[in-house]
Amino acid sequence: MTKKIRNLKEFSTSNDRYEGANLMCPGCSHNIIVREVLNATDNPVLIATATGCLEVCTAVYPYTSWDVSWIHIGFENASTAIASAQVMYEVLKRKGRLPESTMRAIEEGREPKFVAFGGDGATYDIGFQWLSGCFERGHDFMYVCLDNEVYANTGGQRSSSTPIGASTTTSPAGNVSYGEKMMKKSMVEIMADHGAPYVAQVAPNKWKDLVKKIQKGFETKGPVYINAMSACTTEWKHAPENTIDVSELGVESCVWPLYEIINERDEHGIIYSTKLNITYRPKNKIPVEEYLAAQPRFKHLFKPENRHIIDLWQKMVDIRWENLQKREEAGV
Ligand SMILES: Cc1ncc(C[n+]2csc(CCOP(=O)(O)OP(=O)(O)O)c2C)c(N)n1
Ligand code: SF4
Repeated sequence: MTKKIRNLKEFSTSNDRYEGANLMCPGCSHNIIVREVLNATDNPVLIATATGCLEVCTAVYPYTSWDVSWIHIGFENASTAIASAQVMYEVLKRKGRLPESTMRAIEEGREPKFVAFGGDGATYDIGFQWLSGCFERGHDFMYVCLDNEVYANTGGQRSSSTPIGASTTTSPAGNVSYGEKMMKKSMVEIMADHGAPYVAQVAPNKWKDLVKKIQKGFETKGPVYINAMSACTTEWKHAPENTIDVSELGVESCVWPLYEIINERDEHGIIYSTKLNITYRPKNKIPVEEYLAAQPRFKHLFKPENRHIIDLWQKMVDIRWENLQKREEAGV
């Protein structure tokens, strides 16, 4: 049963399964995204969270911010933990051994949903092998990457999601360096190439688009991957009150395009068809420079000797945006 959502006020207060008063930094997008995901459904939700800011700041024993079944697991394997819980659920259902409350929810059309949250360090790098395995085997769960483009919880080291030019503690900008040297890994496409039936990129500021995709993901059988832009006040170094504005600049410049990929895959893993939809098209695509200028992690790029990196950024974003449009047009 898909939850009906009328407006933002109703949406933001429609469900209270995640306590906002926790130890996350003020303005942290992780908090916003988790609330949006949980509020997208009235079904029971079971969650596994990889080590990282979200886990460390929301479960300081004996306190918890979670009013749902919640598993903390190693940094690398939130995916396997939640996939295993889902398999266990199927077995118990088949054997008629589920608790009465769960049976009631199922009868009311509210089948439990299984979700894993991980940062980009947990997802793009250290947990990738587990995630890839779960997707290859076709487990029925949703994986949400809270992509703040850095290992925030351990002091801001670069990850394979850190974009070119960002200053991080392991790719610091200074006299001899303009910061990170590599472009970001194409995680959305990589996960889609696993043949996942539904893969999407979202941003917390475009909440209606986000909720629609989460609801679509919850209705999908099989592995679902959601890549969520998660502006990090501490490591992107913008003011807490600017989180949503920074996210908006990311979307309006097409640095963070909003799109989805739908695959038809059979039980042998053969992908019969792939369809890419762009779900938000900026009316006036703004220069990437405006996005970069809003975040002090890129401030050194505005020195004359580093301006060429801003040009490179713009070139990369334009090429990707054009490719997405070509793929959408071609229906592949
Ligand atoms: C196997 C393993 N390696 C390293 C660590 C240390 N560690 C804990 S949290 C963390 C960073 C998490 O970064 P990310 O997944 O991007 O999440 P964020 O904190 O940015 O939300 C690291 C390196 C660990 N717990 N386990
Ligand atoms: S360091 Fe970044 S990701 Fe971690 S709690 Fe603070 S704002 Fe959120």
